[in-house]
Amino acid sequence: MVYAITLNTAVDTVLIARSSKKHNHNEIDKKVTSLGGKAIKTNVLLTKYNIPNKALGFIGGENGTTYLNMLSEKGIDANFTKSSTYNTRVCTVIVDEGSGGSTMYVEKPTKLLNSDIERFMNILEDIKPRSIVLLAGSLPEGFTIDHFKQVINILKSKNSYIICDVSGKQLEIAIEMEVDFVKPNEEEFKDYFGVESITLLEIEKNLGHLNSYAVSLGEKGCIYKTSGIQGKVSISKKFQAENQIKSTTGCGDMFIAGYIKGLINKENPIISATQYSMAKAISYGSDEIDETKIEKIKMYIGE
Ligand code: TA6
Repeated sequence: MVYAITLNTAVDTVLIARSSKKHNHNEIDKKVTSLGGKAIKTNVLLTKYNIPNKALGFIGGENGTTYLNMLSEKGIDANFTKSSTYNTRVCTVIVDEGSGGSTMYVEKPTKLLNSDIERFMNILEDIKPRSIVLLAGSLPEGFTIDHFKQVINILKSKNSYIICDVSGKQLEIAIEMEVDFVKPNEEEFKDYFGVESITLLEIEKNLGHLNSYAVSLGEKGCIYKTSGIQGKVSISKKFQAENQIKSTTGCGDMFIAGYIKGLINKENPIISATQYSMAKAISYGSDEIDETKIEKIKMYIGE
């Protein structure tokens, strides 16, 4: 069984504009609404492929109701903890078709009650032993680093395979507590370990005590370790030349979703991760992939 925990949920509104010039009239061509938050993309992908999974985390407010409706439209099995004080955020993504970039604006998180957190921790007790559990994204207000540690301890007591897609202090804790897989990006890695450049050696020096990791290098691929073996995956420049990159928001989330799909299907998880992350880049929605290109995408991936 796979559980994906989105502690801080969001409804993503992706606005596609032909240009986004400052102090100018910029027209929106198209609007796409997606399920936001870092772990939920795993539920979206696995549900698409009929792989048993459950979505957990916090929801609240009107956006929380919208979120639940979106989940049921996609047939996602979920047990979210509803809060009367916390509001599921709005995340606005502006895609500038002129320059080809996307920019994300996220609302500030609101506060959970202690009773919400208690109810959530009780739900975690129902997690089946030896499951794959993803814990991803930022924390709502009131959910402390100690709560984050408590979640990891509960998951460890259930012999879960723990994946953390987090940054800052949460990443530090995840590494310290030796979870099974982390995925910092290049900038996060450099900031966190205070290094100027990324090398296989530098990564192994800092993350070597973990059995598996991936340091994502954006459009260049990633440096990874799975089952104790280090390697590098690269993405050919031809991918960008031959495909329209629509929005990169959600690519990291879909990388993790593809990784988990690969683990479940006993395929190379890093190749699967890279493939789904690329399939996301050629779609607008932050939870969408272009399924028609999944197989073709493989030809751009080198090991
Ligand atoms: O990576 C994209 C995304 O997961 C969006 O869906 C968006 O809602 C946001 O990032 C949330 O990130 P955060 O780290 O604030 O939980």
